[in-house]
Formats: sequence, C-alpha cells, structure tokens
Amino acid sequence: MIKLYGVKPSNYYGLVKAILLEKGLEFEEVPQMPSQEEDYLIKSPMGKMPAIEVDGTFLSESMAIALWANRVQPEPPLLPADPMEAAKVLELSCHIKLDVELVARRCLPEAFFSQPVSDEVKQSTEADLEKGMKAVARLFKGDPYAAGSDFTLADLYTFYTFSLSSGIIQTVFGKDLLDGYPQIAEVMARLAERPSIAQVEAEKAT
Ligand SMILES: N[C@@H](CCC(=O)N[C@@H](CS)C(=O)NCC(=O)O)C(=O)O
Repeated sequence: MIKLYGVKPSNYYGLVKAILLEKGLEFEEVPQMPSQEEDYLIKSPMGKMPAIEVDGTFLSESMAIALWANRVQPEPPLLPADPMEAAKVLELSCHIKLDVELVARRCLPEAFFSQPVSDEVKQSTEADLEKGMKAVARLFKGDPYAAGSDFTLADLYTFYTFSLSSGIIQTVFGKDLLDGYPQIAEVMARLAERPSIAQVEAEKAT
C-alpha cells in the first residue's frame, strides 16, 4: 500500500492526494510536518511535504510523483498521448508552479504566519507575478480545461497553485490575482466540482 506523507492543508499534499484518487490507487495518509530530521530527509531530501513510499522506496516532488502515478496506472491519463501535446501540458504546469506559485509563496510568511516580509520582497513578488501570470495566460486554454479539451496534470497544478497563491495575494496586497484572467477563474470553479478535488478539499477539515 502506498503511504502519503504530509498534512492535509498543504497545497502540494492536496495535489498529490488528488492524483492518487484520480488514479484509483490505494493509499494510507501518514501525518508528517516538513522536517530537517534525517528520518524524514531520507524520504524527502529537502524535508518538504508531500512524499510517498511505495514498497520501501521513497519519492518526493509532486511532478515526479505525478509522472510515476501516470506510468503505473495509465487511466485516466494525466498527459495526452501525443509527445508534443504532453510536453505542452508539462510546460504549462512548470510555468504555473515556478512563475506563479513559487513567486507568490515569497509572501506566505506574512499571509499565514504574521511574519512581515520586506517591501523589497513585496515589490519583486508583484513584478515577477505580473510576468508569470502573463506567461501562464499565453499557454492557458481553458476550453474547458487548462490545457484544452481534456483534464490533465496542468489542471491539478492550476487548482492547487491558484487556490494558495490567490489567498496570499489577497491577504498581503488586497488584490484578486485572477482579476483580468477570467478563463483561469472559470477553470478553477469547474475543477472545484471534480470528485477527486472535492474529496481532498472536504477531507482537509477532518
Ligand atoms: N517542489 C515541491 C514543493 C513542495 C512544498 O513546497 N511543500 C511545502 C508545503 S505545501 C513544504 O513542505 N514547505 C516546507 C518547507 O519549505 O520547508 C513539490 O512540488 O512537491
């Protein structure tokens, strides 16, 4: 049985849990906070959550876990069969993750932990986010899913990135990150209804 390490409020934990649910893979949730203890670093080398354990092998990084899950359980596919279409889904996922999520995350300490971040960090966050959002919008299809007609890995990165990032930006800057990006907001609303995602969100409170 797969073990999923992490805690339910984490967006990346939610993303990986949704993947396991999408794939119908059985798993056990093992509560684990991020940690720099050796015991956890062997599971997740940066001490971040989530990580999974499969037959004694540990695997971290949501993208690596997603690609593994897609190989062991091909249905339903998280990537199109066509190599270039699959690469385009990964390209969009990377921009969402690296140029939106990781940028917004710079202000997470102020948004969620009352630890003020400097004006310099706020300025660079706003400038880099503007660039990142424009990059994502160039690739984002939204008809009806992030990368086009089918649900893919890019939808999972969309949901779990924008739910966290929008909260951070609203709290720290009093702005709606998706203002001017209605196609992303529409996909977010659609994804919230998807059974795997709805289950992850409902179980956050348990
Ligand atoms: N690149 C990682 C990011 C995972 C991540 O940032 N996890 C957060 C929780 S949502 C974490 O463990 N943060 C603690 C830390 O940075 O030490 C992935 O895609 O899985």
